[in-house]
Parts: sequence; structure tokens; C-alpha cells
Amino acid sequence: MLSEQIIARLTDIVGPKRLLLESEDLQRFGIDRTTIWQANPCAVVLPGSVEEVQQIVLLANERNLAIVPSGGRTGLSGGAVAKDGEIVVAMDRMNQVLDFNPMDRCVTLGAGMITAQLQDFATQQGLFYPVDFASTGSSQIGGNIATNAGGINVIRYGMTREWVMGLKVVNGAGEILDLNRGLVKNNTGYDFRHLFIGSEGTLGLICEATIQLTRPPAESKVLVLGIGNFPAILDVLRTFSAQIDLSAFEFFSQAALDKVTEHRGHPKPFATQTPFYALLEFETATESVADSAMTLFEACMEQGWVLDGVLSQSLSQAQALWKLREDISETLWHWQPYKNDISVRVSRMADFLREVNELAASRYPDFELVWYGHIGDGNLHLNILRPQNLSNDDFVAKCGNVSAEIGQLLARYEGSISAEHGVGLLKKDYLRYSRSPQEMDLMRSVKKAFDPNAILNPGKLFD
Ligand code: 2HG
Ligand code: ZN
Repeated sequence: MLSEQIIARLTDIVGPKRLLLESEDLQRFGIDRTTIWQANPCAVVLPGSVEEVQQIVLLANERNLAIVPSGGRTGLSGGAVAKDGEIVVAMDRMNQVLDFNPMDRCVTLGAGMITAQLQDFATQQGLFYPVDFASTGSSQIGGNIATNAGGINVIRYGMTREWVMGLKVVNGAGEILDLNRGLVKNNTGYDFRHLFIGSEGTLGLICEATIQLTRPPAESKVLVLGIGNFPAILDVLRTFSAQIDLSAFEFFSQAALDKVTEHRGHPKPFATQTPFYALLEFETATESVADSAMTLFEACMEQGWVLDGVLSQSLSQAQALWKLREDISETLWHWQPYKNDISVRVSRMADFLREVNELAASRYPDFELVWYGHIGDGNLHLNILRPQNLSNDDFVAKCGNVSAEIGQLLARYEGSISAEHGVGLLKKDYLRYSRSPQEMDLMRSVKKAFDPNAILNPGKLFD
């Protein structure tokens, strides 16, 4: 509970309508897409300017109050969960375009802008914002930056990091920092902008961002292939990427396809059932690209890697094929899945996946594993589905053991416990499998430098 005095101070800063104390609002703003923790913030504030954010942070320092920064709350690792009486600072109102320069092809915007609005803005300017994923309709740019969001086009365009030309942040000490100011070249020592990208709200609140836009892609085609075994997917990836610039190379298992077709009513891509499916997307600026793709497809069939396939003939067919992949995550919520988001080098994926399957079969035979992900980036999404006879608490506890065992495997494979969703609350116990003790110490020192009183997103990333 906040004291009357602090309520009065917060009201002075943001205005009475921007301080929310009703239980319904606390529940709504105190959680992300995870279902493991209960929302329990003490208040939600909706600042309208960088200066208001600064005032909130200064007050939090003065009164020793914890802050959870909040974007679109689409995260999958508990990074935006406020479960311990924190103040949620939601950026929803700071969602305007502040500056656009066609010469630089850069737009400066409030961190609360929804990703799809940025994509639409780019399109209106005859440009393109290439970071794309299923939750663009509600995720916010600030949250994308705080988690360095990836998505389906990383193989071609990289992660959110690649597109951030500048950031205005308020750090944990309440200082406003203007980082990199949209410059392409700026070799003036440590680039703090990159520390804030992926910092999960632990160093400061991202208030404004300057984002690079690019030329729109040519028309694209989508190819979905049925594949007999996992190593063959990698053969297909190698074969195609040697000759064609792919903008996506995704995969999903038969179990993922079955669930998405049954629950969403999407038609199957073709009649043949195969253990795995790959979804490839490439631009077809000239006819010859589509011809090369067909030649490669036939070569992969001859090798026995590919058993069936379909190439989109229209935009709507391409979109329908994409749904088979993009709707998997949302569909699987039905089974209260435990989410792993891991990466290893592409060359090691086949061995890694085999070892995880062997581990699960021998140690957790009642768990159903659903594999899918961004295989071109070495990024595997492993969703473990809760067996009906297990309570949610027992399931989460058991999955914690699985994560530790996968963590050990990842340490051996020199992989990452979080490829793109971030660490948050969900993965902090396993961070040590990806980062050395020296790195952990340095991370704590960095945190102290930017947030000396540890008021920002406490308990996230590490304790
Ligand atoms: C995706 O690639 C998202 O679909 C979500 O990153 C993955 O829910 C998941 O595990
Ligand atoms: Zn993903």
C-alpha cells in the first residue's frame, strides 16, 4: 500500500487520471504473457513525458520504491511482472512519432508506440521496419528494445538491436541520457545504447527511440516443405541459403502442426504427414529466383531430405502458410506450456535436439515436447505441455528441473538459455549456464553504475 503522501506526489507528477490504483488495473498492468506469477503492484502510473518519468524515478529513489517498467506486456519470461508491490510505470501514453527525416530514413518515437504502428508508419513513408513477430499488434517498441526482440526475419534483418540508432533513457539514478543521437558513426568510447538494448528494464526506462527504417522488400514467396528428420532440415537450409537470400527459415514439428490445424481450423499445407516442416520465405524480385527455388526443392527431394512441399501462388496463400507457423505459440497456451527459448550454433542443432529428446524420453516420459522456431538463427522454441494429471505448481517445478538439465547441456554446447525472449524471472536461475561468474559479477557492477539503489525491476535477470 502506498502512503497518502506518495500518492499525492505521484498525482502531482502525472495527474490524477494517470495514477491507477483499482485492482482491475493493477491486475492488467502487473503481468505479461506468463501464467506462473500473480500480479501484485501497488500502483500503475502512465507518464506523458521524459521529464515525468524522471520525476517518478527520483521519487522512487527518495522513498525507496521499486519500479517495474511496462510496455505491451507480451513478454514470455516474466520480465514485466510486478508481483511484489512495485510501481508499474507503463509507457502507453508516450506513443507518438516525434521526428522523421526521410534523408536519414530514421524515425524518433515514444517508447510506448505499438510495433505494428511503427510498421504502418514506415509503409506510409514508402519504407519498411523489418522486425516482425506474432505479437506486433500489442507489443511496444520500448519493450522490444528492452528485450532485444527477434522474430521471424532475423536471418535476413537481424534483431531489434540492428535498428536502434538512438535512445533517450532515464537511468535508475534519475538521470536523462541521450544515447548515440541517431548517428551511423560514433566511435567515442563505450556505446551505452547497446547496454540498454536487452537490459530488461534493469538499468533504466527507455523513453524514446530513434529507429532506422529501410527499403521495402520485393514481393515474397513462401515455401513449406515436409521433411523426414531433423538433420535433413539443416541440409535443406544449407542448400537453399547457398543460392538464395532467405528472409525466413522457420521450422515446426508434426505435433505443432497438428495442434495449430486442429485448434485454428487452418488447412494442412499438403496431404503427406512428415515429422518436421520447414517454412522458407524469399523475395522474388525476378522470376529466376522462384525458378531457382523450384530447382533446389527438386534437388532436396532427390536427396530424400524433402518429402513434399508447396510454394505460395498468391499473397493470401503465403499469409495462410505463415499462419501455420505464427499461430503455434498462441495455440499452445491451451496446454499451459512451459517455454524454453534456446539457441546453439546452427551446425550443432541436430545433435543438441537429439540429446534433449533423449533426455526427455528417459527422465520425463510423460511430458509432450513441441518443437518449433527460427532454425535459420539457431533458435529453438521448446514448449513442454502440461500433462492433465499434474497440477500447475508441480508441473512448473518439474520443468524447472528440465531447464537445469537443458542448461547443463547448453553449457556443453556453448549455447544460450535465452535466444530472444529474455531472462526475466523465468530463466534467472539458469543464467549461469550461459554466462560465466566473471560476467555475472560485471553485470552486477553495470547494474550498480546505472541503478545505484536497485529500484529498477528488482529480481529480474539476476538477484
Ligand atoms: C515465436 O517464435 C515466439 O512464435 C513465441 O517467439 C515462442 O511461445 C513461444 O515459445
Ligand atoms: Zn520466436
